[in-house]
Amino acid sequence: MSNTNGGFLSLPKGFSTMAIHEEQEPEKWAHKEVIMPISLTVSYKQSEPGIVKKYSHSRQGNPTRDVLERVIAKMENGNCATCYGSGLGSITTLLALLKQGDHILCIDDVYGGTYKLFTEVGTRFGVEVSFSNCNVTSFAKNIRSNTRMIFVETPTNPTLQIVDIEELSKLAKKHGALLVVDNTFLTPYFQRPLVLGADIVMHSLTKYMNGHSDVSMGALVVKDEQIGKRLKFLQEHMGVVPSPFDCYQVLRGMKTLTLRMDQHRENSLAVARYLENHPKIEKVLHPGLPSHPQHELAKKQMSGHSGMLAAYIKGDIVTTKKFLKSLKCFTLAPSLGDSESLVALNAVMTHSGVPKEQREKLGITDNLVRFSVGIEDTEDLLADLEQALAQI
Ligand code: P1T
Repeated sequence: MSNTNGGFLSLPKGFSTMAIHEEQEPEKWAHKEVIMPISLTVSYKQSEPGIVKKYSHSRQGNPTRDVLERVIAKMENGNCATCYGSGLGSITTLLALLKQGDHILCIDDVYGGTYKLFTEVGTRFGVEVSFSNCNVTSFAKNIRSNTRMIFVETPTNPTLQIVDIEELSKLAKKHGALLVVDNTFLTPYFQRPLVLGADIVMHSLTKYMNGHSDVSMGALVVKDEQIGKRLKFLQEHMGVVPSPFDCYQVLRGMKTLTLRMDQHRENSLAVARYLENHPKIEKVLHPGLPSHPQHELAKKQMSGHSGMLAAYIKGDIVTTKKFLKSLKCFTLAPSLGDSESLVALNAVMTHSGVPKEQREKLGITDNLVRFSVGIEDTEDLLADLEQALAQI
């Protein structure tokens, strides 16, 4: 898939160099350190009361965070990025762009935590929330006169549906709504929503961008300067900032982003193809497979796919749990995007907060297993699946 890239768009040029060097020239630091020093201080000395050179308090600005934000903005083709203490922290900040009486139109297959935040927190502040399936025609039908934000994941968590970002952005613009795209599953290496017309890109940096399962962080990226300024204001005044040490860790993680993503892509395709041909598997969901109902759209707007896929096991919850417990190389845990391969039974884990009826309508059933395929040796992953499927 690497050279022809499986028919996907060509990969962004110079992206690895950007992820490693952008904003991090040794000339910038006091001792010309090759790796940027971490600035841990919370506050900064003033020459006279009220005279601030650049930074005053680290909630307002911090050199390590600033570098991370500028690199992420550049990777996403944006002008301004702001980072937060978690992916959900960044979505909480999005809510603060709205006011009572505004409406969010959200894709129906969305991370369970995002669903809860919108339906159980947003609504308490008088923000209306409703849901649409992944088709732009459905968004058009469900848009209201007070819709101020359209929020989508693409591919979605966990059923890997794809939304046409370019088409949806036209609809959002026509109605004066902001289009937010959660780019967590792909990272800017595989998809750049701002280029396709989105207004805001959201990330759980906790996942692929950091990639090592040891940081919780989120980000919002925009092109528009006014929105960028407002988000900076909210970041400071809502106090949802990440620690400088965590910012350093994400910067470090991003240096290997492209290598990791290439391996995630190869491994997830190998796992998807293996599972698709296995008699104990009912169906596989992976945008890189020609059997995916939106494979052509995926190729149009993505330059590759990550380690995320889902599969329906032939059998009930007991059989599915037995399969999950038999795995040795795949760890049963929520979260995704790590070097380690993870599996989840979303119906009882990441999406247990979504009402059962809605879960089933979306296909998040008791036999749906989500795989976050890591970067281990492909053969070891396939062998693990083989032995676990043999147990059921
Ligand atoms: O975990 P946090 O950094 O707060 O990110 C929230 C979030 C946002 N968007 C997407 C697409 C996500 O998948 C998540 C978090 N998801 C999991 C923890 C999970 O296991 O699906």
